[in-house]
Amino acid sequence: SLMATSCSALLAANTEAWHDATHHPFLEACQNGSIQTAQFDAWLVQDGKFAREFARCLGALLTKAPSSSIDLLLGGACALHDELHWFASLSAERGLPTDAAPHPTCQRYTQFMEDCSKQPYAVHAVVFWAIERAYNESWSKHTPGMAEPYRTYAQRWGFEGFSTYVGQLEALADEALVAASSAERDQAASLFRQVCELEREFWAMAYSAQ
Ligand code: HMH
Repeated sequence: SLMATSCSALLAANTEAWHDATHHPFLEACQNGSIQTAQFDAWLVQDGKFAREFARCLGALLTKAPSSSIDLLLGGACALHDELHWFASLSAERGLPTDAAPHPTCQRYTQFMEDCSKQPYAVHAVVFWAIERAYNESWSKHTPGMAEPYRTYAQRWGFEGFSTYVGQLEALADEALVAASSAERDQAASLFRQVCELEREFWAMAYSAQ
């Protein structure tokens, strides 16, 4: 069945798609230092835009989530707020444009998040977890041996505190799946695979924006 019964079952049923979402030549190039400044910056500008839109996805999740999870999600909002400021100072430091057009891939991901925000809670919770998990896993897996300046960035997204948060989001999504209808579980599985695809495409922007 395509149904999602838990987050770990989704990972197990989609190993190849998940692998491709979390391993990419871009990440390897950051790790081995061969990434070009313009390539990294092209990606960074788009990720800054993504993070801003991701805040809306979090806001919409907060409107549906059980009150016991509000503390956790507001913690995520604080971290995201911090990240937006970090993106702004990093962009200024690197002399990056603040008004760059969103890349079609970034636009697609933004639209996907907007659509997902209209989904029932369980579906939304799974997608939200998957987006954070993909990012945390991608960077933490590629941090070993990574040289500066990329090491600092990788550590920001790969650090243990973020992994803990991702684990808490997984527990929340799993809890929601238990109470979900089979149609919602199907939908969660389908959107999970779309997250995998969008994450893979997002890394590739470093090259297509050249
Ligand atoms: C593409 N996925 C992408 N960017 C991010 N910043 C995250 C996930 C996590 O916030």
